[in-house]
Amino acid sequence: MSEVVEKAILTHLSSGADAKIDDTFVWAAANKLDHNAVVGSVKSLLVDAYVSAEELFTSFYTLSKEAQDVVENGSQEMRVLAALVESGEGLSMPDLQAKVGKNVCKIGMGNCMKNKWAKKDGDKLVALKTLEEVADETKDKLKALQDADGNPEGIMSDKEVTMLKKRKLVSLVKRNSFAVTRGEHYAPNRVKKAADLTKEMLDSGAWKTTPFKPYNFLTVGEKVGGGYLHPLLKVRAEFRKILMQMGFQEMPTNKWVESSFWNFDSLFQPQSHPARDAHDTFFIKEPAATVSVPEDYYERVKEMHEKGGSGSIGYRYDFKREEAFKNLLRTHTTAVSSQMLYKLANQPGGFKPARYFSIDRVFRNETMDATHLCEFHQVEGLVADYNLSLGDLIGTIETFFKKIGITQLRFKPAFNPYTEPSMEIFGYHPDLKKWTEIGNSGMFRPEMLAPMGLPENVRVIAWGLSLERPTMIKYRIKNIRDLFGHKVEMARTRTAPICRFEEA
Ligand code: FB9
Repeated sequence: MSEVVEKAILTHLSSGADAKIDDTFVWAAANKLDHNAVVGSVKSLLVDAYVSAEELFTSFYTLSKEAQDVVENGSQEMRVLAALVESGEGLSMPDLQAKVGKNVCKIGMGNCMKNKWAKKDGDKLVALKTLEEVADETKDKLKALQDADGNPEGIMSDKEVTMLKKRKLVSLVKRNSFAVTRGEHYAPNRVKKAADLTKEMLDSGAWKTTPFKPYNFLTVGEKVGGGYLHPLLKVRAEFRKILMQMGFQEMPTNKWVESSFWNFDSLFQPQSHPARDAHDTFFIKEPAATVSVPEDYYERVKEMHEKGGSGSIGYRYDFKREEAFKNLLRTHTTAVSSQMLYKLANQPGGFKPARYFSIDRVFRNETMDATHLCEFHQVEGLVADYNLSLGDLIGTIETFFKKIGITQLRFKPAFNPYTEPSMEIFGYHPDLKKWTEIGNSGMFRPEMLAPMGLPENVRVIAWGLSLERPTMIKYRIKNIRDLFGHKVEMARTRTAPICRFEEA
């Protein structure tokens, strides 16, 4: 179809160098062509400068069906007056409606009253004018507008146009069209430009003479679909990179169900500790108990809890096997750290210094609020080596947070069942412009390390934080439900920018 229209346009302009299409709308109508198709072809011919065109903006009024009826049969008010005049002594409303119709009666009577052409007299409507005394201005104005192709200029004032608009007799139409003349590269026939260089052209040599479409480097490429990393996983990837740069290797954290033995007992957390009841921990109904633990190690842990050792007096209570065997959803990835440290102590060739980290889900049966869900991702780092000190811990923590943009740190003494001394970590966040609690840390207690069989002068320093908090800060997310869970808008994940931590 467009070829036909193109041909028609180029042929029309072939009549002479100054040939012109004054208004594509009028020209299309005259040539029984669809104006949109003509506009499409003009725009396409413009690209290759076969034509040049000037856009025309025409606005005019069209008459509604009712208005055409007024032009043919007179305005509603005129018809009412005619009926009243014809009736002589006036008509009741029902009689008038019967004569001119419900709609004409309502509108006509209203305007008759306004024009003081008629009035109510009791239950009758009576004419105040004869047909000769009045002119049907509405009809005349509409007729004149129609004859002027909807251009009210010189026919009526804006007020009158507004009145006709209010009577829904006319409505404004805006039309875009073009005035078209020959373009720089005008030719009576369009030579199709090749979009691609083909093997055939190369074989035939036609590429030498074929006009090629210019490459449009501005065309927007197709949106490339594909997967998107959740913001949490982007920050995890950055943290992994940073911790591996610091010489740490990742611990295997793909098993979310642990025994109370590794999650609590091996960390010297007493079986009566409040965190160990169902209010804080998700215990597994089936399988409720773990299969086995290293028996010799189990005995040493039991011993340490009940009687102490290595300079500790222990907790002096009956250590219950079934309590230790209870399965649960791990409450911290420290449950994995304890198993890795146990392996480190019992590997062939004995203990060797090591640096481990973990970033994975942990579960706590907590009351949920804007920043807490009953699961979050814990980031944990530990260094096991000879004669490590609290200074080593502070230094390591400073190195880590410096790499994620936090340089000003404060350490506040704290308590964890499995570390002594312990410190809460506070950092001054440059974007938030305030001190924020950014983690926790400590030196694992000898009551935890000795039963594992680690050499007496081996110290293990460790620290932990969440993945959610830094991610919420990085991506300016106020409510954790906008970050994690079924309420997350996928769009937000698709549009989340790349995560890069600049080392401060
Ligand atoms: O992540 C936390 N805060 C944080 C971290 C980073 C950050 O911004 C980065 C710079 C961009 C902003 C904030 N917190 C720990 C502090 C608080 O949010 C706290 O209210 C909530 N904590 C979680 C536990 O909630 C019950 C965050 C989570 C946490 C706490 C402690 C540990 C791990 C995670 C730990 C530990 C530990 C201690 C000793 C030895 C081994 C592990």
